[in-house]
Amino acid sequence: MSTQSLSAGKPGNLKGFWQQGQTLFLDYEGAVLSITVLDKNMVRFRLAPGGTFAKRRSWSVTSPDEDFPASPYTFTPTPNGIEITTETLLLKLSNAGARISILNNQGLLINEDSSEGAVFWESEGKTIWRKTMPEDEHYYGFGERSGLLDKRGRRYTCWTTDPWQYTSDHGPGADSLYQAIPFFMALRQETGCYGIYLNNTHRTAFDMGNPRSNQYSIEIEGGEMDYYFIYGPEPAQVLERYTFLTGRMPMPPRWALGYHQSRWSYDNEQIVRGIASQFRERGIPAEVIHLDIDYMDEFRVFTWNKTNFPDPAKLISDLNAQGFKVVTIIDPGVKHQPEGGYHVYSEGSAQGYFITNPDGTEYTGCVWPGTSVFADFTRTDVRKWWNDQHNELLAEGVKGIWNDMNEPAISQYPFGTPNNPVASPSLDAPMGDPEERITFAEGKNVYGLLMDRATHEAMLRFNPNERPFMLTRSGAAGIQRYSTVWSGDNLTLWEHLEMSIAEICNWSLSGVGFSGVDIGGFGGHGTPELFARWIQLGAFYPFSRGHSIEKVSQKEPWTWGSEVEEISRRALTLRYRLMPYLYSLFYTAAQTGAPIWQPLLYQFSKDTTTYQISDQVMVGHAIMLAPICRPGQTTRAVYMPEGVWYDFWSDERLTKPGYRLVEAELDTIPMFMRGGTIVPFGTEMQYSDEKPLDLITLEVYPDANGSATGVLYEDDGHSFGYQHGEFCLTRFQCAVENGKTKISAQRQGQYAPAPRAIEIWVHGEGEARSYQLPRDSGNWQVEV
Ligand code: MIG
Repeated sequence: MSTQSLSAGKPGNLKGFWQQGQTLFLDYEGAVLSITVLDKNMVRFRLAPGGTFAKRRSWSVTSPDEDFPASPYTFTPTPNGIEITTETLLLKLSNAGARISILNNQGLLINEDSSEGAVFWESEGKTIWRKTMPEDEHYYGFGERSGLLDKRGRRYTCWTTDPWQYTSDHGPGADSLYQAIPFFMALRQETGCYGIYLNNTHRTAFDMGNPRSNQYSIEIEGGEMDYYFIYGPEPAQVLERYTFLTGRMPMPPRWALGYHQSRWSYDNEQIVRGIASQFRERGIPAEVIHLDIDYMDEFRVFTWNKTNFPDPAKLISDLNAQGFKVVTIIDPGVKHQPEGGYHVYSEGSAQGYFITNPDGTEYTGCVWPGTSVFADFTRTDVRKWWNDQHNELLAEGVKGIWNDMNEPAISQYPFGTPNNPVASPSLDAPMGDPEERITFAEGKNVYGLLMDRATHEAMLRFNPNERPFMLTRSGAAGIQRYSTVWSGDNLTLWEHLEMSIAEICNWSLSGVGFSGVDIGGFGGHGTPELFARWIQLGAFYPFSRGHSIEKVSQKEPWTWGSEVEEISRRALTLRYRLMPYLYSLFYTAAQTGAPIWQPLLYQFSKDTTTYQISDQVMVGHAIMLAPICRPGQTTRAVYMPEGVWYDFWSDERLTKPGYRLVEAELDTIPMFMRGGTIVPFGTEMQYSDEKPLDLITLEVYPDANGSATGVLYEDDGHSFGYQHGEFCLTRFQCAVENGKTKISAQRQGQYAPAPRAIEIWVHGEGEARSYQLPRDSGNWQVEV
């Protein structure tokens, strides 16, 4: 970054250019623009008003440019500027002002900079890039966002924020939430989909809020204007490339896909044991219990309250025997205890690991333990030290770490003080490794991400043969590499139930596939009906966890009366029966970045009706949910995109596209299976590894031609063996040949699942037909 300060300006005339490998440098008066062709569909633009480009940060989540295999491109000076072609794109750069137009190889204009001018800067770092906003273009992603699916018409700031501190809400009007992911996708029927990733961790914003001016803007408050343009044309292709760039979710342990139960807090070991027993006695599937802040000794991180949890290792091993794993919460705030007696403080302070004020004194602010200090996770040595702290918890058998408050959320006075102002280290507070000094202005948005990275690395280090599971509240681009995410403090409101659909879908379109919101809502009591509708949907969340704020009535599934208990049991039983399908979706996500939850537009990107559907969702390629999100309703309109669909409950075959009215009594979530798919179901389980899977049921839903395909991914569920061939991938095919339906399976990989039978159900016009295969021999073919 250049250090001399700049006055307002914009690029002038093009004075010259030079090429260096995949990069072309355009030397405009006042600024150099670099254009790097990373592949035929992905181009990186960087602007250096002072002429000097920033160095890549050691903690950056993006793959360095050198990781991309060289991709052919040509460039030609023309009377109007410079043209660059890749196999699929034509970029035109103007002679003045660095204005960019991007066309595909059919000459279709995909995106161009505003006719009022492309980029200008107001002062050092503060730079704005404007692009045209066609009337029929829609926008998605932007990380963690409340509100409806289509993000056109609003401004989105990227600045990690705990909204609860301001308004006790993260309703549709909230702007910044806990995570800051500066990525979005644009979709138009005519030109398809492109994405823009802004590679800058300062406070940034996308202003899509002024459509009448026909332009949107990308704004940064510091650092370098550095963004990647990613062409599709399919949303899935954009996401595949974006997640190649920022990383993909690794395969989670299978148990993490089970149902998690949490509350602030299960205060002592008797209560925790009671919760576990209730699930088992009542036959409600579940397998993870989360311990919120009260398990700690006066909120000191990496300690236990030994009165309430006298023997954590024993408790955890007893729970394991019942099929439960334990996840513990960790906050970044370390109790300020200069008088001694708390090694995390004394060690960290002695080593100078905590964030300081600009004058070098230790920064303090208030969180749960009272006055606290905050480790500087942008430093390599600090991450290593934080990593060390997990040794004991993990040795005691804790299987997952839940990082909360890592925006970081801080108050000026102790919690509970009325009108307590929000506090924060100064934006000028120094951070980072000695050779890479930055300020909090650059480090805040990645504070949570880098804390999560430290935790993730600790889990890998102390349990090197187990896939880590962790959960985080804050995060940034690339958070999917390290952690599962949830949406923090939602409210127990019907509106928040509905909003969870778009929120998870926009997360999905931001590269984050393993996400969820608190089932039942965090803040508030709620009604049995709301809980019933919530758990029906939440049983399909990629991350499925019930949680609640303190001091409200209990919200476990059995606390709402027998009808809702039965509805919960049925919903979670279905999740567990779908585990083979879900687990296979996670495998695809880990391979390609394809999300688990997908808005309809992800698969039906030519169907403009899907562009704004905020209350339906695809769970993978095969299942469409249309939940009821209003009290007293048992009927709703459902949009059926073109194709064949099957009502999961009645088995009715539906072929008429468009809206239809669907009935759903309180015990039912409207659910439709997509024609052309084969969905593998397992048997009922109380937890994911309760027993070997001795029966697989293949539900075959043929398309209009009678064809269908499906995959089943299996492995041991917890180790890294799958990375060395220890997996079993079965591809199923169904096709009609000479009037006969043939179904076949092809297996690949070295993992041998337990012996089992296969039951096949072929759905169609009339009653489904069934077929039994007494023994699954891997590769087979049957006629049904
Ligand atoms: O100041 O740990 O979003 O899930 O239960 C609140 C207590 C701190 C916020 C989290 C919530 C958690 C709560 N935490």
